Amino acid sequence: MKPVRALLALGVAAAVFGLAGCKKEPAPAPSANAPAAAPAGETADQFIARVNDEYKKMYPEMTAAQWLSSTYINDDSQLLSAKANERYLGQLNNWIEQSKKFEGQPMSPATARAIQLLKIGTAMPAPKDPAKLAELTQIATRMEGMYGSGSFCSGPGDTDCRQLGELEDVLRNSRDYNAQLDAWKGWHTISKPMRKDYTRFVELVNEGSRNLGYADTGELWRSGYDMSPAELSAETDRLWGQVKPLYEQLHCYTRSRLETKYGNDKGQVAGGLLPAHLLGNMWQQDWGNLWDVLAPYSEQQAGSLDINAALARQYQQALDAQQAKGGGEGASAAQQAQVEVDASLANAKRMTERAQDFYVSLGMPKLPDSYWAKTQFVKPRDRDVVCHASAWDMNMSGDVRTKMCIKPNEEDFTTIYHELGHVYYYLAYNKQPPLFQTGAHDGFHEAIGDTIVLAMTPKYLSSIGMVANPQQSQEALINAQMRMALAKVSFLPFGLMIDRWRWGVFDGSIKPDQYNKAWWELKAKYQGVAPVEARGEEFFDAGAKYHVPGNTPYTRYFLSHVLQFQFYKALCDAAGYKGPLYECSFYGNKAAGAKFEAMLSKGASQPWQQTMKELTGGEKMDASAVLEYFAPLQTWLKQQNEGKSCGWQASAAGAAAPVSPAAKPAAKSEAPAKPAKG
Ligand code: X8Z
Ligand code: ZN
Repeated sequence: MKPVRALLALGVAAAVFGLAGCKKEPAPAPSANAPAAAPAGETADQFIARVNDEYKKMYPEMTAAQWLSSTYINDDSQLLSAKANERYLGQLNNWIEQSKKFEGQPMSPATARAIQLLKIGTAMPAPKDPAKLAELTQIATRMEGMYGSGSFCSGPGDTDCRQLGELEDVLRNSRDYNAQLDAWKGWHTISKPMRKDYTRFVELVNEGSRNLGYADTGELWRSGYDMSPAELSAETDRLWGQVKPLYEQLHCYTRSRLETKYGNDKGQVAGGLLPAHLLGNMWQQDWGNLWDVLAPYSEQQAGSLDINAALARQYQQALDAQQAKGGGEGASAAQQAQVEVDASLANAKRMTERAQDFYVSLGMPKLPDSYWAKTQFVKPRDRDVVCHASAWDMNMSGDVRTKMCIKPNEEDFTTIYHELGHVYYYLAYNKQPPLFQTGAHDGFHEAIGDTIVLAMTPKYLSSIGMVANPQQSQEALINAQMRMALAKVSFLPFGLMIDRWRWGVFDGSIKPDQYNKAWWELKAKYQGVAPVEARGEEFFDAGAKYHVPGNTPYTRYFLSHVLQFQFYKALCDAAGYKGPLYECSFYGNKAAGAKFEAMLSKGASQPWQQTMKELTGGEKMDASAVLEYFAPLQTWLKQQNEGKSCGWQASAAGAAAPVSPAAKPAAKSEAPAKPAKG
């Protein structure tokens, strides 16, 4: 999801600035369709009804400008997008200011909740000064544009230019140590120029947050969970504590496989950390692409779970069909390129139809025609776009879209299911008042599609022709578990560390001259990964991850990776499923679908604990379902790691050098993983 785009989808996204608090300063011009002043004698309930109405009216203009600047990056679209954002933020500020007069007055619980959402909903609160507001929206738009159009040029005369997608392909497909290093380093050059902008961005949003009564922007972000910021922070620690032993086992296993593959010196970094460029993913957040290195059992032993092969076949079919129409021998280069785009588009739509089918099987509606007409499925040939996947609610009335650059691989296939989770959430809560049209909390929004991904069992995949009939064996089970763990377990510490970094940046404990140092310390501490070459302050490696220049809070994804297992278990129960959790799929089950839909339709109209209770019976986030799901794998990993020295020494990360043979065996972890045995 793209919360800033989907405004309230992120609470009340974009940015607020408490303007009218300072009467000396001129207010920005109110938008044409929304009065700046509150009518005299208005009650709190009437106020919220008016805000809901005005908000819904101005919303499409804002999303349209942002859609354009994300799907057609250039100076003009960026100017319009920044301006639209500025107008919206000015108006949001007016509303917050107007809401102050109702403080302490009687009002319905729903109105009190809506006012609270209005105050805390923004991820990018702006200062009061209109000049600073304009500066902030320009910086935000520019940083996102830099990320979207980021390109690394190398070769003679730097003429061989590659964008993120191509560089990711190298990490996905090549196992050549240096080719991967080159791609990884290449992408991390694009964020160097963002450092100055980001530093200023932090100053500006912090000023905005303080105007709203928060100590800093991190505290504001932590305030959207129907509990205190301190409680939320403690919750994330608690949940991480539950899953950390599982991650450490996976880390240990992965390290020994990498050592086998690349040698003792290159398969790890001093202190037992994993080399950042060797995990098949630019940010080491999902290790699924390393299947060839990490698969527990061969296809002969366990059967194949290779969705990529099936997707590649489907793409080839699409290509053959397009070739028959207009490519082939006599075609010009331009015609041939068009044939390939058409084939990609046809294939991407087919993948999306497949994902839609899962939701429809649960009793949810088909996506509207406008979705198919207006969605960006593939990367256009003629212009820069922000490829990072997102889902959009353009008007709160059914104009829903996704924006992706779909390729025929497993990662993108499951990301489509993820994005449609956002879309079905939008459609389900469109009946709510606009201020409640957002997730129960933002982790819920991220967990919907991923709950479906957990139900993509080998049996389901075989039923849709993506893999052969699954085997019933211990080897097949472990392979299936590993496939899921490489996506889900590897993600957990990453999901945590991004905002550990940003919370520190916002509260000033991480200073601009230590941005990179702190980034890699946190990567080492939580993920146990490190770069193989020093990354000084001339780099700004955080900016090479979309959500930093895009200013999307990230704790939501960590929470989602816990919640999705709770939701999955609840839907399996609703479907009457009785076997082991990891084998459950509720595909086609209308009872599970109805329960899901009921939850989605609540939006943010009540505290998330209540929504959670209605679905799962409990009111707490809890990782025991994660552990229940992965119990067979955890047992297997412990056996594999027996006798090995697991864990890592985070403080060694600063050295950023491949381990020297003398440094082996690996040093003990500072917070050591339990010895593999016992
Ligand atoms: O950003 C996303 C989605 C859009 S909300 C594609 N995700 C995170 C990421 O890619 O970093 C999904 C999982 C984590
Ligand atoms: Zn998402």
